Amino acid sequence: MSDALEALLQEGRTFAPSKEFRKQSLVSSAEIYDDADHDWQGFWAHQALELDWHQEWHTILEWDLPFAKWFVGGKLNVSENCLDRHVTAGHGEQVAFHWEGESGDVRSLTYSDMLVEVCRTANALKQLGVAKGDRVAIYMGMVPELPIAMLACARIGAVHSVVFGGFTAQSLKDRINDAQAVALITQDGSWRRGSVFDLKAVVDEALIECPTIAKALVLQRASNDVVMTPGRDHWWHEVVADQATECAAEVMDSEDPLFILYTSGTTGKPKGIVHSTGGYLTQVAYTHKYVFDLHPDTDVYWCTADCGWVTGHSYIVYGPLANRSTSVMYEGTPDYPDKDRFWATVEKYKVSIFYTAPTAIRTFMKWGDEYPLRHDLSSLRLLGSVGEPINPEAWVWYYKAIGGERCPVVDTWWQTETGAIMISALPGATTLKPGSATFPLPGIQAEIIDDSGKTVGVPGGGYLALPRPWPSMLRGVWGDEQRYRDTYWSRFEGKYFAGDGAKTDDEGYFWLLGRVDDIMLVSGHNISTTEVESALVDHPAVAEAAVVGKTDSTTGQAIAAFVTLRAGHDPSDAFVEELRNHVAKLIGPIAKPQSILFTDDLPKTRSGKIMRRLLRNVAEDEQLGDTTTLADPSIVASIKSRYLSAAPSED
Ligand code: 7RM
Repeated sequence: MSDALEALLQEGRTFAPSKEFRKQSLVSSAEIYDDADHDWQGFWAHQALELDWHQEWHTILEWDLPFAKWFVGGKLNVSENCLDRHVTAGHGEQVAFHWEGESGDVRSLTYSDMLVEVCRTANALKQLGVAKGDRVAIYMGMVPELPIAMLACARIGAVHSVVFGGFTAQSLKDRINDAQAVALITQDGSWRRGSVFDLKAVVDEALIECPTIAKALVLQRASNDVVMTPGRDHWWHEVVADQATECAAEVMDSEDPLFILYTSGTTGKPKGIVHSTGGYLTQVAYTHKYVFDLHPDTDVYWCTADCGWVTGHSYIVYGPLANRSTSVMYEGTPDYPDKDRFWATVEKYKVSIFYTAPTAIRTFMKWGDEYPLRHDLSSLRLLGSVGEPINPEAWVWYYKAIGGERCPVVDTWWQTETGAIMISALPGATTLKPGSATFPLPGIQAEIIDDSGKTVGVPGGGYLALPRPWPSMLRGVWGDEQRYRDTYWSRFEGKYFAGDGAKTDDEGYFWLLGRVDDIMLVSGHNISTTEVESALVDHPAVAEAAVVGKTDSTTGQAIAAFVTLRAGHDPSDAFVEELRNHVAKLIGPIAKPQSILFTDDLPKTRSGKIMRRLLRNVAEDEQLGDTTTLADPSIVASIKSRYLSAAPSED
C-alpha cells in the first residue's frame, strides 16, 4: 500500500461530505430521518406519490405478518412510469441508454426510442399469445433488447423471470419449469471477452424438457448458426419490426407481481423471489434518487451489474428509468480489449455516478493503478458499491484511484429479497467510514439482535433483522408459501431475518459481517469471515482473500485462508508467517489463520460473490457441492488439488 493510501486509511479516518458536494446534493441534512421516523407510512406514501398512478391507493399498508400489501387499491403501470411520462413531459429526446457493445459498436436510445421499441415488443408478445399474468422467461446478454423485453412484459402485465445469460441449460430449465413460463425471449449468441457464447444452443437443450413454453422470441446479435424450431421459434426482427409503435399499457394493481427472480440459496432448488408493482417501483425509485443523488438533467449514471442479477433489475432498469436517468449500459467484460475498458468508458461518456461491486474493485486494485491513470475520470462525482462487504482497503483505493479523493463512496446493503437498497449513506448528509454501510435509509428500520431475538445495544454485534415491512420487500417465494415463512420469518418471531451478521460501532454505524452461516467458531469465539478477510487484504501484497472455518479437534474450528496476491508478489513460507502475524496484530491471535493457501483466483458467483461454501468443502476434504452458479467452475477444482497437496501449517 502506498503511503498516501496508508494515510487515508488511518484508524478512524472519516469522510464528511465536502462543501461542493453538499451544495448541489438533494439531501444535505439529517432532517429527512426525523421526517421518516415521525410517520414512516406517511413517508412512504409521500415517496409513492412521485410516481404516476391511474388510481390512488386507499390504504398505505396492510400488514398481516409475514404478508405485506403496499398502496392497496392503487393502480399503475411500471413501463408508463419508466417511459411514457418522461416523453409526455417533453424529455423524449433525452438519452435513456448509451449502450456500448463489447467490440466497440454503440447505440444510443432516447426515451422516445425506448417507448417505441417497448410498445412494438409488447405487441409482438401479445401476438405470440402472451397475456396478463403469464410468466415470460428472458435469457439474454447485456443488449438494449433485454431491458426492452423486461419493460414490454411490464407493459402488458406479464411477469418476467430473467435468467442470467451464462447459466447452464439445467439452471434455465429448472427456472422455466418452476415458473411455468409460457414464452422465452433470448438471442442467438452473446459476446463475452471477444467470443460468442451460443445462448440459443443452451436454450434448445433446455426447452426439450420445458412443456409450458409455447414460443421463443430470438434476437439476432452475434449471427452465429442457430437452429430455429418451426412453430416455436421466431426471429425478433421478423416479429417485432412490423408491430404498431403504440400499445396501451395494462392498468395493474399495486400488488400485482412485476417479476420473479431466482436466487440459488444454500441448498436445493432455487427460490423464485416475487416482487410487486407499486411498492417495488416506489422504493427503487426513491433509493436510486437519494442514494445516488440523481440529477436527471446532468448526471450520466453507470451501474456495471448484469440485468440477470437483482442489481440490474433495480438499478439499471427500473430505478434509473423511473427517475429519467441517462445511463451507460455495457455488454462485455472489464478487461476487453484491455484492463482499462471501464475507465475508457467513464471518460468517453463522462460518467458522473458509477456503481459496481467490491469484487470488481479488488480486481482493479490487483491489476494496478496504471489502468485508471490512463484516463480522465474527472466527470465522476459519486461512487457506489454493492454485493459484499467492502473492506476498508478497497474502499480507500476506490475513493482515491477512481474517485480522485473527490467522490463520496456509498456502500449499499440490500438483497434480492429486499428489492432495493436498505442500508446506505445519503452522500450529501452522511459522514462516511470506509467499510461501513452507515445507517438504515429513512423509512427503513434495521436492528441487530442476539440468539434469543433481543435487540443488542449500541455498540454491539449479532444478527441483522428487519422488524417492519418495507415497500419493495419480496411478496413471497413463487409457489411455495411455506418456504417463504421458513426461510425468512421462522428464526426470529415477527422479524425478517436477512441471514447476515452485523455490528454497530459506538456511533451506531452499521458494519456488515458476512453471512451468519459463514461465521466461524474458534475456541468459543465467534469470528466473522469479513473481519479476517479485511485484515488479510490490509496487507499491501494481498489483493483478495476468503476464509472459512474447518473442523479442528482442539479449537472446534480452525481458520483456513485462501489468498490471492497482487501483481509482482510471490508466495513463500516466510510470507505465510508474516500474513498470519498481520492478522494477529489487527484482530488478535485468536483470528490467526491456521493455513493459508495462495491461489490465482477465488471461486465466485457470476454476480461476484465469493462462494465460501465450496472453499469449506475443500478445507473439509468433502465432495464439492453445487457449482453451477460459479463464474468459472475450473477455479475450485484447481484450488482443491493444490489444497490437498499443501500441508496446513500448525502452531
Ligand atoms: C444486492 C445483492 C445479498 C447478500 C446480502 C449480503 C451481501 C450485498 C452488501 C452485502 C455487505 C454490502 N443481492 N451483500 N450488499 N454485504 N455489504 N453492501 O447483492 O441477493 O445477490 O445478495 O449479499 O450478504 O445478504 S443478493
